[in-house]
Amino acid sequence: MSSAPAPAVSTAGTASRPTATHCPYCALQCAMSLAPAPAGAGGPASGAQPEVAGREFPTNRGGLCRKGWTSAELLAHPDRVTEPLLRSDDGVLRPVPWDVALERAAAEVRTAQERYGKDAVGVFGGGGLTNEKAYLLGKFARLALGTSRIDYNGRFCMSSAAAAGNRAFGIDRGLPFPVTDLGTADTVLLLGSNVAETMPPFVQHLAGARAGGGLIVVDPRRSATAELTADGAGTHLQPAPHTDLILLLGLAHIVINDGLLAHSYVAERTAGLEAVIRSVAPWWPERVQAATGVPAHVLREAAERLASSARTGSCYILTGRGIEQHADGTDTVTAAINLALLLGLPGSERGGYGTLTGQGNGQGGREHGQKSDQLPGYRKITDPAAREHVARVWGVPEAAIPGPGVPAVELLASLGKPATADAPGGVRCLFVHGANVVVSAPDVSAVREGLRALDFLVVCDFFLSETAREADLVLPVLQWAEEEGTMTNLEGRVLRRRRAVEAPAGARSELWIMNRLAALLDAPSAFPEDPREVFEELRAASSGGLADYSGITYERLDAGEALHWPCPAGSGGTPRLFTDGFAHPDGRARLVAVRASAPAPSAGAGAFQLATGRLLEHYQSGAQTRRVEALSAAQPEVRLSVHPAAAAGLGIADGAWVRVRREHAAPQGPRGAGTPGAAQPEPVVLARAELTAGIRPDTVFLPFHFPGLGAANQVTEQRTDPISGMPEFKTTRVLVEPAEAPLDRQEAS
Ligand SMILES: Nc1nc2c(c(=O)[nH]1)N[C@H]1C(S)=C(S)[C@@H](COP(=O)(O)OP(=O)(O)OC[C@H]3O[C@@H](n4cnc5c(=O)[nH]c(N)nc54)[C@H](O)[C@@H]3O)O[C@H]1N2
Ligand SMILES: Nc1nc2c(c(=O)[nH]1)N[C@H]1C(S)=C(S)[C@@H](COP(=O)(O)OP(=O)(O)OC[C@H]3O[C@@H](n4cnc5c(=O)[nH]c(N)nc54)[C@H](O)[C@@H]3O)O[C@H]1N2
Ligand code: SF4
Ligand SMILES: [Mo]
Repeated sequence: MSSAPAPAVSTAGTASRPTATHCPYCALQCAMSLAPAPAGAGGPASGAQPEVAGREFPTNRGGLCRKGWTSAELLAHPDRVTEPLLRSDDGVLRPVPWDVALERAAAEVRTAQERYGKDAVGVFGGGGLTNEKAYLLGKFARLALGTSRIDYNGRFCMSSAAAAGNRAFGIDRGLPFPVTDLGTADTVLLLGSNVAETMPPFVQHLAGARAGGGLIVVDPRRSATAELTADGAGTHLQPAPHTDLILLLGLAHIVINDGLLAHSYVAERTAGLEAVIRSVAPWWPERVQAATGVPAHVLREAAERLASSARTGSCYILTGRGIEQHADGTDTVTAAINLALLLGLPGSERGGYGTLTGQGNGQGGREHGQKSDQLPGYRKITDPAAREHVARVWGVPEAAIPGPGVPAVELLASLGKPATADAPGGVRCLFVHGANVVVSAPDVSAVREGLRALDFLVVCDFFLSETAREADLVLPVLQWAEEEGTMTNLEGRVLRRRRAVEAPAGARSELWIMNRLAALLDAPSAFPEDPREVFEELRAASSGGLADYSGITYERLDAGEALHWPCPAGSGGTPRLFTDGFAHPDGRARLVAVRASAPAPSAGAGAFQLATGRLLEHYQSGAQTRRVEALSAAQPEVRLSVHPAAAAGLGIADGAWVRVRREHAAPQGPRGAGTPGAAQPEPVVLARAELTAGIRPDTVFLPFHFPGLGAANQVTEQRTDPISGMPEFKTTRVLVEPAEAPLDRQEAS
C-alpha cells in the first residue's frame, strides 16, 4: 500500500498549457491560471514553481492579492510533509509507511469506541476543503466512524450569519446575488468587514458607491477599508466594539420614525413588523450616540442616505466577521437584515443584503454535512424525510445515521473529558482535516490541553501546523493545485478546481485516505476516491435540498457555465435569490425582533476592548502564509494596535513590548474545574505596540495569524452565541501592560 500512486484524475495534468483554476485562499476565489514551471527549471522536486497569473473572471476581473500571487510558492516548499508521521514511544514523530499509519488509525478508532462508545471518536473539518472532501468527510464521520461528533472551523466563521439568514429568509447563501450587482449601487453599508485587506480585488465593485460618496463603513478602527471613504467617497462610523446591535437598532428606529419605511414592500413581502417597531423604539439617536459614540446627526444622515438610495437608486447592506463573531452575532446580523427589509431591499431590483463568506469553500463547506446538525444539501439531520433521502443515497437504513452532534467550541471543550454521573464522556480520538485549532480556536491554551488529553490525535495537513505538531499521527495530503474538485464561492457559484502539477510522492488525497480507512473500518457504504464520482453522489444526496446541486456537472462547469445553487437537474441555476419570494412556506421574509442589552460600563484605567481580525499578508492561522518568504518578511510578528493617547497613559512607546491579559479571570470553561493540582499559568499575549491614531482610545487590536505567545486567541474566551455556537472572537476585555522583551523572540511569533 505504501507504494500506491496518488490517484490519477487530471484532465489538465502537467501539460504545457496553463491550467485554469482558482486561488487556494479566500471565498472570493479569484480566477488564476497556473503555467508549468519554465523549461529546464527541473520540476517540483527542485523547488521550481508553476507561474501564477490572474485570469479574467467576474469576481476578480483579472486581479489577485499578494497571497494569491505567491500561493504557488508553497507547492514544493521544503516544509511539506511527504510521509505519514507517527509519534514513537519517545515522543518523536517518525515516518511510517501508509499501510502502518492507516491500520494504526483504524485500530485506535476501534479501541476508543469499544471502551467509550461511538461518540468517543470526533472529526473537525474545514471550510477550505473542496465540496467533494467536505461531503465525504460528513459521510465518513456518520457511516465509517458511526459518530455524531463532527463539526468544523466554519462554526468560527459563518455560523452567526448563516443562522440569521436561515431565520429571516429560510435559506443561507452568503450573497444572494452576483458580486457584480454591487457595481450599480450608489450606497453600500459595510459593517465589520475589511475587504481592502481581506478580499482586495473586491474593492473594485465598490467603485460606483465611492464615486457618489456612498460607501459607509462601520468599524472601530480606521481600517484600510474605512480609509476608502476618504476624500468624499463616503463615511466612516467608528462605534465602540460590540455596539453594532445598538447602532443597527438605532438606524431602524430612524427609518421607522422618520417615515423612511418601504411600506408596500414590508406589507407584501415580510412578516413581523409590529414586534420590530416595539424593539427599536427605545433606541432614539441620542441614546444610540451615548452607547456607541457615533454622533446622532451622523446616524440620521446615514439612515437618510440608505433610504433615498433604496427609493431612487440602489443600496446594499453587507456584513463581515466584525459584527458576526460575537456572543450575540446572530441577533446583530438579524438587526442588519431587518434594516434591509425595512428599506425594501432583499429580492428587489434596488439592492439587497449579503454576508461576505470567508474561507475558500466557506459556502460549499457549510452545505454538505460537516456541520454537526446537518446532512448534504443543507438538510437538517433531525428531519425524518431528510434522513430517509440521504440514507437511500448512501444505501443504508435510516437508523444507521447518527443524530446531531455538538458545535465546534463544545466539541473542543469535550476533548479527553471523562464521563460523569450527569454527562457522557468527551471525544478520545480526533481526526482534524483542514483546521489549525491550536492557533484559531478561542482560548487556545485550553484547546492545547484538550488535544494533549486525547488518547489519539490524527491530523491531515500538508504542513506541520501547530495543531499537527500535537498529533500522534500526521497524514500528508495534497495542496489545491494537485487535486481535482469543486469550490463554491461567496456568491454560491460552483467553480472547478483543477490539477495543475504532480503531487509529491508520498502525499495522498483525502478522498483516498477516507476510502482506505472506511474499508479498514468495514463501513457500510462506498467511499469513492475519484472526485468526479464523489461529486455525482453529492448531486444525488443534495437533490431536493435547499442547496440543490443536482443540475451541476463537471461537464457544465468545464464548458464555462455560471452555475449558482440551487440548481435542480436541468435548470440553469439561481444567480439571484428571492426575486419571487423567500424560502419560508408563505414566501415572506421574517422580521425578527431582537434586543440589545445596555453596554457594560467603560473599562477602567489600563483596560481595553480587544478586537481581533486580519492583515492583508497572512491567511488565518498563518500555517500557509507564514511560510511564504515575502509575506512573512512584510508581517513577521504580531503587533498590537494602540491609540497614542492610551499608550501615553500606559507609558508605552511605539515598538515597545506589551503584555495583554484578560481583565477578569476567565469564567470556568466547559472543561470544568481542571485537573487538581495542575494550576495553569494565566494565558497572555506578548506583542509589540504599534501606535496608531486610527483606533479608538478605548480599543486595542490584534491580528490572530501568529502562534504561541503571539496568538490573540490566548486571551479570547469560550463564550458562544446561544443560537449559532459562534465564539466571541471580536471583543475581550483586556489589560495592557509594559513587558520585557521575551527571552526567546520566537516565543512571540
Ligand atoms: N488577508 C486575509 N484575507 C482573508 C482571510 C485572512 O485570514 N487573511 N480570511 C478569510 C476569512 S476565513 C474570512 S472569515 C474573511 C474575514 O474578513 P473580514 O470580516 O473583513 O475580516 P476581519 O479582519 O476578521 O474583521 C473585519 C473588521 O471587523 C472589525 N471589527 C472588530 N470588532 C468589531 C466590532 O465589534 N464591530 C465592528 N463593526 N467591527 C469590528 C475589525 O477592526 C476588522 O477591520 O477574510 C477572508 N480573507
Ligand atoms: N481571534 C480570532 N480568531 C479567529 C478569527 C478571528 O477573526 N479572530 N477568525 C476565525 C475564522 S473566520 C476562521 S475561518 C478560522 C480559521 O482558522 P483555521 O481553521 O485554523 O484556518 P487555517 O489557518 O486556514 O487552517 C487550515 C489548516 O489546514 C491546512 N489545509 C489547507 N487546505 C487543506 C486541505 O484541503 N486539507 C487538509 N487536510 N488541510 C488543509 C492548512 O495547512 C492549515 O494548517 O479562524 C477563526 N479564528
Ligand atoms: S482575494 Fe482571496 S481569492 Fe483573491 S487572490 Fe487574494 S486570497 Fe486569493
Ligand atoms: Mo473565516
